[in-house]
Amino acid sequence: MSTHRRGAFIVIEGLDRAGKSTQHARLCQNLENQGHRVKRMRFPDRTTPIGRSIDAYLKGESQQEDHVIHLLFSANRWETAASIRTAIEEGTTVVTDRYYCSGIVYSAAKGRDDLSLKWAREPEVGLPRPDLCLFLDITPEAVAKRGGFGNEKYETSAMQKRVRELFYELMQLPDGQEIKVIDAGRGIEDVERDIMERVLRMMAQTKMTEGLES
Ligand code: T5A
Ligand code: NA
Repeated sequence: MSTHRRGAFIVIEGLDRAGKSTQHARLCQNLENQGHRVKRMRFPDRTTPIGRSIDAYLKGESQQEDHVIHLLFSANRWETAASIRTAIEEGTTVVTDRYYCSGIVYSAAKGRDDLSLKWAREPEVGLPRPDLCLFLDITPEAVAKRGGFGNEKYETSAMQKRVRELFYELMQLPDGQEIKVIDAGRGIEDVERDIMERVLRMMAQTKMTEGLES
């Protein structure tokens, strides 16, 4: 019986403007250069009908009740769940730009009594779990120096401050076990090197085989 090596599932997380998309692109390229097959994904995926509703909400073109937008963000992940599982089983490494940690933390950061971290995690239960979640950490002050926030819904310093606190809270819970903090306040190449080291270490340590061992 031959062993079948499955793909890894890696998530890049962080605050708005922390450099997630920059590092996502570099990590995918670096893995491909090493011979890995890579599936690139991002959340929200603004291209689906649900994603277009989310896009309009983030741009302030439409309103949504807080629980409703939370469930739409989650549904936008569930739309892709089967394709993530298939890719991993086929040996492709899946790398996403944001995932359910953002989903849980950003909604809980609104500070409503009826939208706690505990409530916010429920719709995410059952989604494919990442092998590694890299949290690109940067202070709100350092982010502001990067050209400032754009005009989207959550891009205010009060919101970002609360989001950062909640990411650290999540890391203490069972849901946050695979989160590793990356100092994203350094130069692009330094962050890139750190991320690649973490990914290679995870790949070496994780049992990436499926089914019976030979
Ligand atoms: N959201 C998301 C939820 O509420 N629930 C959910 O379930 C999900 C999935 C949209 C919003 O939706 C929320 C979270 C968000 O508020 P998004 O589309 O991912 O999420 O938007 P942003 O996170 O805001 O993405 P940005 O594109 O603004 O930020 P990135 O990707 O972190 O940053 P990046 O790589 O584009 O870089 C930003 C700038 O900084 C420079 C880049 O060149 C660029 O100009 N830069 C650096 N400069 C100096 N040093 C470095 N090391 C740098 N790295 C990048
Ligand atoms: Na981005």
